[in-house]
Amino acid sequence: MVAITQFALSAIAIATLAGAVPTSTYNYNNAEAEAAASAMAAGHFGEASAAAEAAAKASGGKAMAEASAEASASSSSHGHGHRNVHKITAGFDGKLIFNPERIVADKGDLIEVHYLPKNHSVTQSSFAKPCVPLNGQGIFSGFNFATMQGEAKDVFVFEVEDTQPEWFYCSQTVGSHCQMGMAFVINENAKSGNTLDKYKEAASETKVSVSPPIEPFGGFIVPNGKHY
Ligand SMILES: *[C@@H]1O[C@H](CO)[C@@H](O)[C@H](O)[C@H]1NC(C)=O
Ligand SMILES: [Cu+2]
Repeated sequence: MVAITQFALSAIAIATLAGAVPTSTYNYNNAEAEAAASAMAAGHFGEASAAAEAAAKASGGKAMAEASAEASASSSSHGHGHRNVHKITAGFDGKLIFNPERIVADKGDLIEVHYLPKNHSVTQSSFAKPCVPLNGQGIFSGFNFATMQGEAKDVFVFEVEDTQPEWFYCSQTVGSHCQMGMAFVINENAKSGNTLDKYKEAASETKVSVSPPIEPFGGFIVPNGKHY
């Protein structure tokens, strides 16, 4: 089992409008909010990113728009924004691995990816097609976390949308990370035969990993250490 920490999620979501690249202009002027997040395209955070988008539109096309998003998209039964956050590390121990690489999560839980050297992504695939992104769906962290030493300054956070197995890989082609076994699974169902070991085996036989052709989606880029 993975260590689980509980956080209250109360975020200022910063919407990234068409083509705008997240910059360091995070603004923490909402006293209630402890975290800033860059709201990516696909509304994984439900109300949070909807609110962010609405605010972005309301702001009349400003590149970065702020939304105070009480992410009570936090769905969970208690309704106070508490949900499990599972932390995983990309590039753990200087190796081409995620750690942990088997995560058991509930619907609505958050996955918080920490990045160690050198330059990794988290990209969702199907079981059947390792190292290839889902067709316009799922999540992609982008390569926004390159670091030569120590942890990257940001983490990538995304929500677990259901309890079915979900497959992820690092799409870095330099060094063939996915082919080398850089992958993880949420809610592996070993009985089904679709195991992480088999995913990695199939991954090792692919030629070259694919990254989605667009900016990150399906999650938030959040400064590491921000309490949210
Ligand atoms: C990280 O890797 C990606 C994909 O290979 C590449 O496009 C990007 O330039 C790299 N970033 C750094 C800082 O090396
Ligand atoms: Cu990698």
